[in-house]
Amino acid sequence: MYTVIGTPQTRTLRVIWMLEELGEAYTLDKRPPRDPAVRALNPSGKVPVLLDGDAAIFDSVAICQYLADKHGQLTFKAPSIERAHQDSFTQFAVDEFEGPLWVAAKHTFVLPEEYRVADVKRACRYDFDRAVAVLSERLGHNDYVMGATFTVPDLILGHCLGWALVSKWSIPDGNVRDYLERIRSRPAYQRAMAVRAQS
Ligand SMILES: N[C@@H](CCC(=O)N[C@@H](CS)C(=O)NCC(=O)O)C(=O)O
Repeated sequence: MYTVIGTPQTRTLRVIWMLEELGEAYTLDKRPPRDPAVRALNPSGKVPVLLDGDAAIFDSVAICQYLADKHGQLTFKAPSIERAHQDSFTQFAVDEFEGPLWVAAKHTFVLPEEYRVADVKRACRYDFDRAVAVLSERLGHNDYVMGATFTVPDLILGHCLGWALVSKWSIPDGNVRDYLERIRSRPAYQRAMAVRAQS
């Protein structure tokens, strides 16, 4: 039994979704970022944190990849060329999608007001649109980035693309939009969203 610490409105949703994909049991401890109990486990105070026995693991991508490796699902095995390509997509998701989204969020509501620079958000949107164009090319006609198999980077990209829509960053009709709808039709994603709706 795992314990997931964090509120589902945050990147904690990724871990909930991954555990739903794997069919693994978990309890959810809905603590906000910077809660003293979170800080005791993760010096940055950031969520999510996963408890697996005595171990506390933080950073959502590391947690999702750890769970995929541990349960032998939603991932290609390392070392392999397939795993190298999969990890490349994961890095692409973090750099090119999460980066602009998180910087824009920081300059909207996270940073103290005196540090917020409104124009940064325009540059973030520019970067995001370029990333969507690159994803479109890399995805081609595949269902998922690694082909027919849903893997960790699809979960991260699906989360980021949903985050973009919430931020009112549109995604044009085409293969990326279809990819997002395919990801969102997954029963595990819908169960994770139901958990979020209850919070
Ligand atoms: N790389 C981390 C980032 C986690 C993160 O920044 N979480 C946000 C909520 S989505 C947070 O806790 N923010 C609090 C803060 O920035 O102090 C991950 O993917 O888990």
